[in-house]
Amino acid sequence: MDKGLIKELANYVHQAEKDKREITKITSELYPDLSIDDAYLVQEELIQQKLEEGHKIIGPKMGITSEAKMKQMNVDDPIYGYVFDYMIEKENDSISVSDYIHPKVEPEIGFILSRDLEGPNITALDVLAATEYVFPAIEIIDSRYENFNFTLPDVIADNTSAAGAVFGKTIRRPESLELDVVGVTLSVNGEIRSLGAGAAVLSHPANSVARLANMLSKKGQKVKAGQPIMTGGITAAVRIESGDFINVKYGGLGNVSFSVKE
Ligand code: OOG
Ligand code: MG
Repeated sequence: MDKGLIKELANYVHQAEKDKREITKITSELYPDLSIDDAYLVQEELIQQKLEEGHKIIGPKMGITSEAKMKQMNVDDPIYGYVFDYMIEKENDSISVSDYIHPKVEPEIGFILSRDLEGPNITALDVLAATEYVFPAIEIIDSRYENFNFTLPDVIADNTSAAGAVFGKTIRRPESLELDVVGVTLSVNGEIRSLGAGAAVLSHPANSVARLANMLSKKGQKVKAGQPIMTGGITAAVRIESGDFINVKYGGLGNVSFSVKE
């Protein structure tokens, strides 16, 4: 794909994020032929632009790793993107809906590695052996596309809808839990809106980190020690509005809460 076009498409989604404005997805008119490989080139350009503006990468995120997410978004392959420093929201604090376009939340399990993992052929066992600890997280996704409607290449180019993240403070060694059977409930104003278990994420969240290492190896990159890694929404994402109180409970991994204001 032409370098000029890559820049144009990265600017398109980047500007929408800055303006907090919905845009028509790239594949509907702008560039219907966008392939998955091209979309990652657009994402790389977008990430580069953010770095040049002084933002810092916190860690990678996997997306579309559960059946619930595949069904909800009507796309069916895991993807990766990056969480940046300016996206981090504090636990037990309030977030402003006006900082977002049409935010949704999803419960996730996070990993921190004690050593780098370089694919290909990384397995869940390799991941668990390299894991320092796991932690609970809520991702705030905010697709820049109208009605959260997109194809796989569109959402990859849009840094996989990354917009916010709230990390819980509970940390556990991975062997102290059976992560596949860790249950999760997501409540809004005290009412459970979605629930699931770790196994929803590619049968075990460690498979998501393995998949990430193997995908990154195609670019000559690795999953780095010390960076929080988001393994993908366990349940379908839930739309949030001003006045909401969000609470996610994790079996054996504590809980994460925040409130939503104008
Ligand atoms: C894409 C981002 C998906 C996840 O955890 O599945 C994602 C979206 O649903 O807008 O972060
Ligand atoms: Mg997510």
